Amino acid sequence: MGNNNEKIVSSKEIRNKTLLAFAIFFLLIIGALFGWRWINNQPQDNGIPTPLRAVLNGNENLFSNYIYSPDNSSKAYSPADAVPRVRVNGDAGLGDDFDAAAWKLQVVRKPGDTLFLSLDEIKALPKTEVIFDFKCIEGWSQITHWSGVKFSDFVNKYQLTNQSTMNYVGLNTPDKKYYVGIDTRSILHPQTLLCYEMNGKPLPMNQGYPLRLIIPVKYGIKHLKRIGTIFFSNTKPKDYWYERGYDYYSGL
Ligand SMILES: Nc1nc2c(c(=O)[nH]1)N[C@H]1C(S)=C(S)[C@@H](COP(=O)(O)O)O[C@H]1N2
Ligand SMILES: [Mo]
Repeated sequence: MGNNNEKIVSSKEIRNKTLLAFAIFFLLIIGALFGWRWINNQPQDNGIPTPLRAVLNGNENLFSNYIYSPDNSSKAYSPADAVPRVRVNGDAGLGDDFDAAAWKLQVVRKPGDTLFLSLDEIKALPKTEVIFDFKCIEGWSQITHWSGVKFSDFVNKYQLTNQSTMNYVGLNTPDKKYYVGIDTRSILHPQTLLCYEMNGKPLPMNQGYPLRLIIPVKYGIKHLKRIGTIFFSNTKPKDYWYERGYDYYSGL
């Protein structure tokens, strides 16, 4: 049997190769450390260094321009799949000084022209249910059951079709302490609701009574609880978690 492919290697050669391998290994580690230091020394853009923000913006561009489709609905479940105890997360903008009796939804049609709507007026529109897997960027998710008015039905009913040709919709809590901006296409998605019920009952206070946003094509951070004002804009409205370093788009 001929071992024609075998080659005698001297221990010196083995030692040299091992040394080379270790040298490359250390150079890569040092490169990574310097790279990380360089990234962190770059100017900040909304809570994170500009190179990291550029990566998030690149993802947003890819997802919003090439991957988003209104037919991409999140999977629908049956009411029996929904958890009875819905987790409560995040209380920014949900202060105790809220006067629920005086609440009206404010819709800014254009600067100086605001529509005020009561909860009954919103409930007069067709009721839509959505049962979906609610995902928080913190890593938990649960199947939850919501009802309300499709944002797209609301836009048609209140003749906001011109406004909704703008790029973004901004939403604030009544005290303006929590706020989100959403690309108009996602807010017009057929699963997006102005939601006033959870598991068939009025929303609890800590889950956004009287009205919250439910937008299954986005992570939890965009599902603003207790809507005070809605407005339309061609530029990105300010966004609470974006300012703290998260992705603006936050799509699923
Ligand atoms: N007003 C307000 N809305 C909010 C938040 C908040 O802090 N304040 N947190 C968001 C986050 S991070 C999540 S995951 C969901 C949680 O909704 P839930 O409390 O009904 O589970 O609400 C979102 N809406
Ligand atoms: Mo979240």
